[in-house]
Amino acid sequence: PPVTIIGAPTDIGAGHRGARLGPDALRIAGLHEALVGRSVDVIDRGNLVGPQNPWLDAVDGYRHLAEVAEWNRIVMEAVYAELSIGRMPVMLGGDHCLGLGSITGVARHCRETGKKLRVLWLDAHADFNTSQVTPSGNIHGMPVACLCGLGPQPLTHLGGDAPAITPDVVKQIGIRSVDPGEKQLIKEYGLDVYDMRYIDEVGMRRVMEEALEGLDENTHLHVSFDVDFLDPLIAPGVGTTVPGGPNYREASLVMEMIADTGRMASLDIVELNPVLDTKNATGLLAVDLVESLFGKSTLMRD
Ligand code: DIR
Ligand code: MN
Ligand code: MN
Ligand code: MN
Repeated sequence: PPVTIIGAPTDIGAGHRGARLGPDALRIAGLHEALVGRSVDVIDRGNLVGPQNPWLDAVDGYRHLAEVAEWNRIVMEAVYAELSIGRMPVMLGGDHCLGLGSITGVARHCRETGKKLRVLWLDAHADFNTSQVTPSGNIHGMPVACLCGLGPQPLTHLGGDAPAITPDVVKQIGIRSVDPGEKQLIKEYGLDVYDMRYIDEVGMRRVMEEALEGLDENTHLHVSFDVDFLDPLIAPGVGTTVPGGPNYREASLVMEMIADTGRMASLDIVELNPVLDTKNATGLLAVDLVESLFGKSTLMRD
């Protein structure tokens, strides 16, 4: 389908400032041109506008809850509107709290069109914290929990009813940093987590086969790509680096196997922080991987 780029320039849910510059760093890295190069029909609607980041301490376990809710409402409406006119939203964050709004909009579209939803959550972190167990109060560590109905009312009920999704639709890949309380909740909710140890043991190919199992022509595949999924040696431009992530070849395979399914219908690219990057190398790498998501192969297959 045709693609719509939507910028969401905020770091409202993050622990470092700078992810607000992510959308323009991805544009400057050539995202639009790369998609055109893949023969994708693409329009860029520019950046959404939302509340400023007041940069305050946590209150009752949340930093900037009201502003996070407002940004996510704006993102949800924008993503939902593109799906409604038959376009594929590519939401450029911004920090990963925006995955909540994006996926809530996607879930609403799926409910209305009778589609099955599958979410691939590519991340170093599980983003399944709550106000009780968060070590930081940063809401970018909470969107998956909120989507599953675990969190404050303004975030869990963004789309009206809660929960927006059930835990079984989410497949998390690349996880290597989980907080102690978060770990308990993940077990309780039965989330499918393909962590780095599992990737090391069975290999990325089998991990992706399992994560993509059971997709059919009625499945809407959403990819939520937190750039800190990647090993920091190749992707330093993020706020919360964690060593030991997927390398270039593994990440390319992930993207190519997603492309092979032909089912990707919406995408988030989040947590790119150009302030922490070196000459936009991480932005350029993200764009390279997006080309793979849209069918470019690192081998001579096309
Ligand atoms: C940590 C970091 N688990 C937190 N989370 C990040 O503050 O909740 N998520 N960086 O992407
Ligand atoms: Mn559709
Ligand atoms: Mn994340
Ligand atoms: Mn992360």
